[in-house]
Amino acid sequence: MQEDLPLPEGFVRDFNASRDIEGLQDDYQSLGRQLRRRGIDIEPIRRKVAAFSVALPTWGAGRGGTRFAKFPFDGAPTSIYEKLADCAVVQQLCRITPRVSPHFPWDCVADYVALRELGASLGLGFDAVNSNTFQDQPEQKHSYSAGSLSSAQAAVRDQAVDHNIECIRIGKILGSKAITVWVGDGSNFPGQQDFTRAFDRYLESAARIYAALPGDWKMLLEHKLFEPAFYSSVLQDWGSSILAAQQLGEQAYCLVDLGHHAPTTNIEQIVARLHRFGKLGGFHFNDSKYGDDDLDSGAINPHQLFLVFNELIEAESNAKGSFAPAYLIDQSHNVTDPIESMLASAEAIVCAFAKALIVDREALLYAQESNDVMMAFQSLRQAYRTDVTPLIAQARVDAGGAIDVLGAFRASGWRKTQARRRQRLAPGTGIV
Ligand SMILES: [Mn+2]
Repeated sequence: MQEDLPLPEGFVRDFNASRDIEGLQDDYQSLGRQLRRRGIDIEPIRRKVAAFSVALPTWGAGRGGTRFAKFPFDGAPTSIYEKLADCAVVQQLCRITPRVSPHFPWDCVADYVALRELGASLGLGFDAVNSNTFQDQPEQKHSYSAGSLSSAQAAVRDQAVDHNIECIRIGKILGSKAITVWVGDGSNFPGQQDFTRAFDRYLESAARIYAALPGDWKMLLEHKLFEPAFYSSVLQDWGSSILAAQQLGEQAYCLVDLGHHAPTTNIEQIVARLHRFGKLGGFHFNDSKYGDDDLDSGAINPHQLFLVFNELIEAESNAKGSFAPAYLIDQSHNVTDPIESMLASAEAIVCAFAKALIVDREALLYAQESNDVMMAFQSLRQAYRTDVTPLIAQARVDAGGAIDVLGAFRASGWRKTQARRRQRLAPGTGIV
């Protein structure tokens, strides 16, 4: 496939040449010396960082909003094709986001073979497909206002199941290997819904989707405590999620979204528990202060992100089979340029990953097993306070990415070019 990348060939190289590459190499070597004094070799860590990737959500390329408003911006992508181009810009600059996760029907097109080829020409593959039965579409026969997979009406359940099977069909063309199913089903009033019957109907419908899975696919069940249902949700927590995944079969897994829990929930422990029973299938990265705020990863609580990765590394190191959870950025970019948020978030995520990699696991295990509380804690703290940014930047530059992703994006003028192009296509309409 001929590559047709959005930023001109040589742009990143020229940008890097205008920055202090030698300073970066000095910082990288200094970090290497610092880690060597702790008995850690930086090279294997750099190789793992170079192999790390996280998928981008197609919906994250557009401007998000709240219940109150959505503020459009000049040069915003207006179609899946333009969203792919924006995601390709992110990948060109940071080199750890080589896949996008599409959402249907938001990303529906007439020709999915052409969409897959366009992705490939932009250097992008397709990650898990996401179904949507939490809102009604104009041409839809039955409403999801009273639930979808768990609806009391068989015709509504059939429609929701058919939509998920259609998502699998599209995903097969795109080269996806997983479907993520999140439903907003639940109730707003006590007594509105029988908890058991609603969950049974969800399980029945989910089993029909599961039956349509290709043999090499995963079905990822995403739970969420509340919203849009504010009294009870059908798949409200990891407990219901693992029960469902265990009942569905070995291709069904639980997906953990950082924002989908009660405040103060120990999310890193959920990672460990799901892994212990072989059901950790994926992770959605974002951050939050109050609820499912969908803020940028690591913006509010970078320590939690580190602790989550600490468990993911631990899980990988004692995995029975292959350990390949689907990692996706799942955020709503309400007040920033989405490309800048995705660049900064990918960096925050890979930083947390790198810090977790330099935890001295032997020292940690020894301290844990000998009840040395302070030294166990310090094993984590020492890794967390290490500045790994030279390592991240070096791995990125080695892979052809920018030494400073935000600086490069701003220097590229990409957003202004897109705004001008759209003005030419739709003159006089202002923001399009
Ligand atoms: Mn999510």
